[in-house]
Amino acid sequence: MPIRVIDARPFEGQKPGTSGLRKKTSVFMQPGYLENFVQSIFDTIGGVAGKTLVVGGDGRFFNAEATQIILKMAAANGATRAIVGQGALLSTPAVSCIIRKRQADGGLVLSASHNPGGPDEDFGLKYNVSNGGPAPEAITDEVFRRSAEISSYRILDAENIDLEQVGQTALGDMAVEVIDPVADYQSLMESLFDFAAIRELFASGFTMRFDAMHAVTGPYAKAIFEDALGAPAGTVINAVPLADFGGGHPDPNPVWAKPLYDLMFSGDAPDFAAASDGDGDRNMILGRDTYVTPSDSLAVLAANAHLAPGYKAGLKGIARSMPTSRAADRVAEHLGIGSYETPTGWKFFGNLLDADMATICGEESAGTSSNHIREKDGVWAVLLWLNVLASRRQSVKQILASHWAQFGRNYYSRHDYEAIDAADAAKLMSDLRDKLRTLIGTAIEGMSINSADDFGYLDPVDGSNTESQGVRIEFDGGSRVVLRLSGTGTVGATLRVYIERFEADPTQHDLDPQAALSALIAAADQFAEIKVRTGRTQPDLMT
Ligand code: VG1
Ligand code: CO
Repeated sequence: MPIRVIDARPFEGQKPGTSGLRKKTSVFMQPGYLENFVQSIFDTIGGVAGKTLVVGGDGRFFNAEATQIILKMAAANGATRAIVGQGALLSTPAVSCIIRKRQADGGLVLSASHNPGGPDEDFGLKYNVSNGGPAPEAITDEVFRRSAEISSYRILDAENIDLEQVGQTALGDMAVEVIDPVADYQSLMESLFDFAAIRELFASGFTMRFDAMHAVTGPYAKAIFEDALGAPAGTVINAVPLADFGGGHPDPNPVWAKPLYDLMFSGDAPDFAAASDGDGDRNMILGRDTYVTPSDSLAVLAANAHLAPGYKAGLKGIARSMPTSRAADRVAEHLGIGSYETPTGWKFFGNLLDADMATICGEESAGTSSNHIREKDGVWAVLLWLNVLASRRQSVKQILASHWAQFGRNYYSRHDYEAIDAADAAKLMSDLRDKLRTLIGTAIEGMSINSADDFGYLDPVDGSNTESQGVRIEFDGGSRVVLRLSGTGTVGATLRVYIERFEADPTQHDLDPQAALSALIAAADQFAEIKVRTGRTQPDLMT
């Protein structure tokens, strides 16, 4: 089959953000746009000749077409083998699992994760390296540089191949293996958790609802929760991946998964509920009458992980992204193990996991995972919760209350101001950075500011430095407010304000979080002038 070398002209702005390149679908569908970016990745990693790549995505609009283009480009660039999920589907954690298990050289994940999908919504592509994790910044920076000077790309002139049938096929000289997207991942989960105990839990009448949000986790959740663990049919809802996710945002939080959230606070609530995002790496955990914040979930899972067979030897360390609440640090201290604070984005956990310094990692944005792969993993988090519930035989509410009684409660909330003017957002942040020094020692809302800085991260493993990862304002007593701009949006800018207050007194553990944090929220608005500068009277989203 002929290989075509197509002349290319660089597109502006092919700069990967927190997690890959995300743009409007129409931008990605422009002739040559995807192709330029893929060729820039291949060029950056020294070509793909002789290599094995894993390819798959979350099923959103343009997923199948983009997969065919990537496969033809991989073949034209000399790749030996491509491993593709049936129907071009693979969750992000499954890609990470398969890269590691089959010793592939890397993987391409077609997803814009929690962003909505469809012709007028978002598309994305991320590259994962041979440890199964997101490409580190040194690579993504180089991909961007390369995209600005690209002059041609290579693609095989061939018909699309059938990705609906599991089995071996070929594209030119490249072998293509179409695999069951679930099997490898499921067997990894079976090696980590006590499936027999969880089966018994379901057999004893324990009820659960899992909302796959019309995204990629549906097939995984059905196979694992219903078929393998015996949860009744119908436990998993919205289980068929749709190109537009049913018109919603596949973002598992109290706003975008509101029906599930409301169910758990109603008389019909099952014992346990969970949801996952577009590409299956995020999770939301709910109990009857209980919402578990992602930060608390990380802390509870770390404190109880030893109850699952895969973690019975204990943890080496716990890592969290900087804006994530410090609840997990208290667990690490109690266990006498290391705790690490990294910039936002899973790529920063890779070195800590590879070096066996951290076993469990998490982000406030509903990402939790461990050293079993190098991505966050929604179904894994749900299974670990189920394993803990099967072992402790208490409700989610009881487990959370006893966790707070032991460790204290870190009240926590994130306020997002979405699609604000990018220049206004940048100015808000730069003006705030400029006055950080003058804030130290002053008092706002009756609380005095202890420290104020812009977070920079020195990777303890490879010594790389990452600057300007978010402004931190810390008050007496350990309360804090963090502000940063999102790196995953596609329209304007999103300002994220993270608010945290520690409360040791168990009689004060049942407050409404927004009320418990109200003084800090008011303080943030004063020093960052959020309302005045964004023109918004309230956040678009509070998680
Ligand atoms: C957000 C989250 C971050 C997460 C990233 C990718 O990034 O805050 O914690 O790692 O999304 O998650 P940002 O830059 O918008 O704050 V996923 O599941 O959307 O790939
Ligand atoms: Co995701």
